[in-house]
Amino acid sequence: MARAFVALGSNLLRPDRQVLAAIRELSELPGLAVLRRSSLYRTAPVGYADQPEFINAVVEVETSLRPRELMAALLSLERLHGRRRTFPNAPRTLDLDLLLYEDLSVSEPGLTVPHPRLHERAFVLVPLAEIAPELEIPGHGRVGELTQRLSHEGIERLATAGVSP
Ligand code: PH2
Ligand code: MG
Ligand code: MG
Repeated sequence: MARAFVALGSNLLRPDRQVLAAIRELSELPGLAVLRRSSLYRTAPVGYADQPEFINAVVEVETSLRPRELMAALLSLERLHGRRRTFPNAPRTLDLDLLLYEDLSVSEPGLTVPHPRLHERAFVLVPLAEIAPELEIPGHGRVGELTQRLSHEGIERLATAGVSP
């Protein structure tokens, strides 16, 4: 079994529901268990600013899927949520990014782990620090420390109980 971390993001068609449904769907994948999940966070868009706010979260999973199998499963869940790829950083119903997979380090077409922008993105690091502050990002340091150095502007933790139906 391997331990991995997956980031979730959505800013279209009830993003809070998209993210909560995706966490449930992840937990229902054969060969995968969700061990921990962060709160949901409302975050200002980064990169391409002229789009709605995002809902972001991070989960820790335990899986018998190999990295490429896990990536394929994530992409198929994105498609299930109607994801359309138009231009980089475009609004999306669901984005599932493989952040870390054990201590694997690979950079191949279609599979880059650790996620190349993980260490600099508050919308990923803040939820990750909630569930795994001691985690080491190879070459960059501990999640908790990286998170303290970043601006948390535009990042708001939501009480999950407040997610309206
Ligand atoms: N994802 C991006 C680009 N910008 N901004 C926020 N707040 N949340 C995201 O998930 C996000 C983003 C590319 O995947
Ligand atoms: Mg992404
Ligand atoms: Mg992605």
